[in-house]
Amino acid sequence: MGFLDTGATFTADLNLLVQIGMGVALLAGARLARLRRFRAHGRCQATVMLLNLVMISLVMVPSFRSQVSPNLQKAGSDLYYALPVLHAALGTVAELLGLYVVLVATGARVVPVRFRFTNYRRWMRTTLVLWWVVLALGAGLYLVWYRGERVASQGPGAPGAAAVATVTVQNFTFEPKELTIHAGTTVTWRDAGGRHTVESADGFLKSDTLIAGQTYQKRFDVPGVYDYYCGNHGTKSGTGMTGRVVVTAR
Ligand SMILES: [Cu+2]
Repeated sequence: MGFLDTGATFTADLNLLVQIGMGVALLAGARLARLRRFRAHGRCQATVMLLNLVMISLVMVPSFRSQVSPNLQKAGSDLYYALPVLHAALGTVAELLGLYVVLVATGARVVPVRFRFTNYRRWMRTTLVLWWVVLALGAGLYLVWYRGERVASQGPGAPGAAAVATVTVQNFTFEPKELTIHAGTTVTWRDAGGRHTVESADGFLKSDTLIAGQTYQKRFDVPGVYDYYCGNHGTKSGTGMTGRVVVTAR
């Protein structure tokens, strides 16, 4: 769990704060250029470009590959996937543009002379504006994915109280996969990351789409075996992301 009070993971929270910090650093760096402190300006902007490469490869690319890539066909109709696709596309352009500007500005030989610009101000401003557009998209993406509130995990019920049990829903498993409870127990599915549903073929279980931090509850009064699946990553026939609740007589 992250440290911001949302359903996000630690790395997602860390990335958000680092990204905002980098956006502010770029603005401060632009100010340095205006004060004609070009050395400090160059160091500041180049550091941000390199640090962002680290965040992209350690946080954003893995997240995109596990959560967005399998659902690319939904990006046309669903903000949950459209936002990360747009963010990734513009973000890639912004990062490449930033690296290019840094290379040209430092006079690096890897850039052929005919690909060097001289209008620094225009290129750098364009990059800065694009960078902030991408940052705003990223913050919006964070809100769409993680706005669900964090839910404290429930311990065993007090004596005499209705029994409770919790299943953690994550990418891409239910934990525990098989849960055994007494009749009369209320089960809470708590989403710890990604977008999932809890559904059974007979319709007894039917959650809305959960995002990180959200929960779904169901009370089981009748002993039996209840198989269920995630509508996004599993199937009725028991493949993929599935789980089972075994209810025993009291
Ligand atoms: Cu799922």
